[in-house]
Amino acid sequence: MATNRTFTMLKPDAVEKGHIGAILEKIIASGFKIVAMKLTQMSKADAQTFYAIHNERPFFGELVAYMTRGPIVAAVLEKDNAVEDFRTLIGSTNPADAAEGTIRKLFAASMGENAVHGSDSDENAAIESAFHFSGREMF
Ligand code: IDP
Ligand code: MG
Repeated sequence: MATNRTFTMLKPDAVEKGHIGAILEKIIASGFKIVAMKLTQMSKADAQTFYAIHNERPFFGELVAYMTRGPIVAAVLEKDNAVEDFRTLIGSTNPADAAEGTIRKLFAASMGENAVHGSDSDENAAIESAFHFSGREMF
């Protein structure tokens, strides 16, 4: 996958609160092009695999329960410097520390329920995109 792409999820809290439209508007207004997108729900096994890097952390069970409790919007986004620029747009993991105007500052409730995912490297963007989308679903 090209390195000008990143992967995102609008997490169950954001979907439950009706924030899909507002968050997508902000993403598009920030110069990202949507090259894949779907409403889907992760199984427990999906979430355990997706977040395997965190499986020793004390919050792992909570994270899996949260990420599987309802539908998410999964998407692949394209922009120059996509991974870094998207992490800037979403803000810090803990919304209390997130900069003004960031998606997490605007829409996240807490460190655990923080509205949106953004890949942390080009390598993980490719892995995470392939986890959710086949080649035919990415444009
Ligand atoms: P990131 O999403 O900003 O990359 P990570 O450290 O990779 O943050 O953590 C993945 C996800 O795990 C976070 O987005 C959040 O939903 C959850 N998480 C991280 N730290 C905590 C915590 O201390 N308590 C509860 N949930 C957490
Ligand atoms: Mg992370």
